[in-house]
Amino acid sequence: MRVSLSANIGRFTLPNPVMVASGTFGYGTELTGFLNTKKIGAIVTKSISLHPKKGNSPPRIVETPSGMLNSIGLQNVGIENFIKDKLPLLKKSGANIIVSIFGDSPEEYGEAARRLEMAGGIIAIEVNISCPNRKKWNKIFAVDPVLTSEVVKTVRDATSLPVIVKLSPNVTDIAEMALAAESSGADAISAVNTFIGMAVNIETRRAELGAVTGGLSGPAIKPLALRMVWEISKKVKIPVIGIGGIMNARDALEFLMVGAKAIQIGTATFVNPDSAMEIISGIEAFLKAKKIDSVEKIINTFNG
Ligand code: RRO
Repeated sequence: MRVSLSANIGRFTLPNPVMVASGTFGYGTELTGFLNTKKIGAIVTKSISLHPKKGNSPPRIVETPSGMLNSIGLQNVGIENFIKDKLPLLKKSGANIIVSIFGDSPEEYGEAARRLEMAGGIIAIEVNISCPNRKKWNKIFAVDPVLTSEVVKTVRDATSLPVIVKLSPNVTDIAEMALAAESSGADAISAVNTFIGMAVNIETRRAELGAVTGGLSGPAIKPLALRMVWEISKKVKIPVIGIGGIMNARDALEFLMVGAKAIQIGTATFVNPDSAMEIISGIEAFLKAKKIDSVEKIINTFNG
């Protein structure tokens, strides 16, 4: 039996609902020798800013029970180098490209979006307002509905490309932030970014991470992320992309059933670079076994 895996995310459609998450797949060019990146639903590139950033002091990654903490600190090559050196290779690979952007002000986000639209060849922009490794909470725009709205409106005015807004789980009511993004012109929501955490070395009594705190990802966060995606999906009309500790097709299907139109794979790629491909096959096998002819038919079928 033929199964359609096609995933409609509002203004764009992907060949399947499995994307790779920002920050876990580099600029999409590093793995092209190992994987057929064209077969992945879409590649979301590491968040890029107007100016290059060196990132935080090491150690930047530490493994924790069923997860990992990172404090990369927004390291990136800057938008001009990205457009000149990285984007052409990525375009050549034939992958569906979504570029993640961040800035220190709404205007910086808007400028990044404008330059990317001019560069061409990308299907959407993911607006990262939720990096956990900012020194100040007031720079994590996703913890405040007013700041969320300001960034989203500025990007909306700057580009006609589809705008996906990536939310932070480090809030009390994530649906409130999703509604703020939706009413400010977002085309889709992606949720969630990492949870702020820390780990202490009891011998040295020092933090395991150079920056002390970092973002927790991996299976440890999956039940939390799933609950948040469910809460958002009940409130907004725009498509929701589920992210958080998805390691296999079963995890992915849980997110789709609670309302996500697509999902992103992050930490799993570090364990197995082929994770996204295996999850695509696993979803297809599940649908065939259940005699369901399209992935869209399982979205939002959660029975409570
Ligand atoms: O670069 C990072 O430290 C980072 C970012 Br921008 C983000 O959005 N999420 C994360 O866990 N780390």
